[in-house]
Amino acid sequence: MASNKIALGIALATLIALPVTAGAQELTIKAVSAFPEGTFNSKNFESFIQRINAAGKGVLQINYIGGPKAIPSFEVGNAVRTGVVEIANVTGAFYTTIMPEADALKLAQIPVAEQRKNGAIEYINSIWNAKANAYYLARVVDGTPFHIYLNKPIDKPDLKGLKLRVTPVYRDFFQALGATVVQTAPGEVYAALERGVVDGYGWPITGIFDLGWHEKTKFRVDPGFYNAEVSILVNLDAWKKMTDAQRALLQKEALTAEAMNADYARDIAEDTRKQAAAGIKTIAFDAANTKKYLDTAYATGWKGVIDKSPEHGPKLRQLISKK
Ligand code: 173
Repeated sequence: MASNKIALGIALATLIALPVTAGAQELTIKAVSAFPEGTFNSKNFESFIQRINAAGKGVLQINYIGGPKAIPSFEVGNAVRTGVVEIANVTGAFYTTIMPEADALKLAQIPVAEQRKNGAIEYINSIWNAKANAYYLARVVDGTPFHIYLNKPIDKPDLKGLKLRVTPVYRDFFQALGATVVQTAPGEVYAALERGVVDGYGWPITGIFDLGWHEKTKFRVDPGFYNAEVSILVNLDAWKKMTDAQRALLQKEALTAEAMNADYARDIAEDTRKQAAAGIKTIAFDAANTKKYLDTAYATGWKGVIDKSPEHGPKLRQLISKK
């Protein structure tokens, strides 16, 4: 009898004590980036991790596994969805097979701070929760446009006879201009250029120096189009299991990371200057063709999203377009 009572007492004590100790325990989560370590599109995420690890002693630590050598770029979305990693730095174009809506974020014409105010982020988060099992934590690349980089000149928005490296970001647009396209991860662009497999590629204004592409690039087409997007996603099950303190820390540093998007203006100016210094010539069209170029970019971009997601495409368009 007595030993039964003791056993019950121990069981009860354990039950009561467990949540308390669990709550007080430091949690370590695994992180990856869909872009190579140390490169432009990873750097905001990497400094976010450093801040979490500095401020999160006893609360939350992030174990950064690294870039696409750990998990290939196009598999990072799925790794977050299934919980293989708890947190990741990734662009929507890399997980359109999970949810076509992911690629819509490149079409945003208002900065993420405004998207937080007008309800866009709340709407985006609800789609990401339901379709990618992900919590949409922060947009860590915002305000840097994409460009076409070429090794053969063009004099109007016509890419007939050219083979370009794409991701879903550029596919519909480049094809509408007559290009043949081939999809590769960022890590394969240099080899494709070196072997002459492609005549050019899509990429933001920033970052072509990270992997040496400037050595294999002759022209950049201006102006830029869209708004390069890279975001931090958290596996939704992991997010729900966290304590309030852990979630609050992530949210605080997420907002700090988003505030740092303003610094990209300097990177844009710097990379534009460096491209010219590296001998990359710019190609620009007359006013009518420039308008046609940008109109085609947005028309094909939204058509792609809305065709694949009639449910969320129109509402996303309304929320993230310029009024
Ligand atoms: O790989 C890409 O060209 C791409 O889709 C992308 C998206 C956001 C930032 C940088 C590249």
